[in-house]
Amino acid sequence: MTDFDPAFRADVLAGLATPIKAIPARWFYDLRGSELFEAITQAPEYYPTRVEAALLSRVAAEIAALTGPGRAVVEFGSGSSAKTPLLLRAVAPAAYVPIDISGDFLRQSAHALGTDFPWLNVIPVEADFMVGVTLPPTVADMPKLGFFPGSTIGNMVAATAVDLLRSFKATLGVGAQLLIGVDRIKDAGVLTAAYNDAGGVTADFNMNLLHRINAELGGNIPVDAFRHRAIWNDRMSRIEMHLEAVRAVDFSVDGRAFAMAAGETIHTENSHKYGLRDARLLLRAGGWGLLAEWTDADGQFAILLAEAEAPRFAP
Ligand code: AVJ
Repeated sequence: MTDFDPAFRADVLAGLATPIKAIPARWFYDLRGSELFEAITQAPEYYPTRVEAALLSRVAAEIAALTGPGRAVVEFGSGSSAKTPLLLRAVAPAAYVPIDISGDFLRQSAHALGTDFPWLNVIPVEADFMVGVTLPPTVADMPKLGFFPGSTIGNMVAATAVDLLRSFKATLGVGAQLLIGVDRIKDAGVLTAAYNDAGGVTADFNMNLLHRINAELGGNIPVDAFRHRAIWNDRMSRIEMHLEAVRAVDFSVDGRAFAMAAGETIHTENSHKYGLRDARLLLRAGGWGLLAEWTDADGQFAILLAEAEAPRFAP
């Protein structure tokens, strides 16, 4: 058992003990998982990263005109920060605070960014942004711009997404701005292909969770008895990823025994897709007022800029 994380253990044991098995998607992102996600973004079928990056570079100057220079850019779940240079170059911030759960990955990326932006004060924070984050004191008095690209908001069910938006507001403060990427509802074939790439990278990403459980939590899950499944749930407007047992299996994790029937799944991720009105409503529910929104020519992806509203009387 290397790198034992009590929160990982608690989530896995609880998630496997319920009648419908589920493990939070955030546990995908160990170093290997983060690398596999980067590989997904290179898969031809996985359009969101490419489309969002192209959209961001097209509208970066418009964004900069609305944000102004001198802000502290706070990125939630920065990963490899691949889209960040586009934003940083345009908005000329006073500081950049990448927040990520994967510390090794965070430090690697922050270091790489430092060489491209020698003038920028980069202050990485290793934290789970789902739990309220306290910003470093250096940026306390700077105006803030939250950055939450990649449609990561889609990984949460609506109630959790709203909680998260409220927590961003608590972290960044009233008057702060938030730039958020949202993947839009589109043809189901395009959506399912994006999560079932022919190269099998998404499958590896999903299956890596089982390897991680075995390695870190003393599990003996027979990984070859599972397969990757990604389906479009139209009613819930989301792609669901599952790990499906292809035969009946018994295994243990940290000394606890579990059994799964053939065809039973562990639900590992939701990726909700939104209409523009849905996205605006979600922001409003989280206390953020829309300032501007942009979408690509094919309407695949949206970027929204919002402002943390002061509480006020409303009829
Ligand atoms: C990291 C939330 C953008 O939901 O599309 C990609 C992760 N999962 N392929 C997404 C993911 C499977 C992803 N985000």
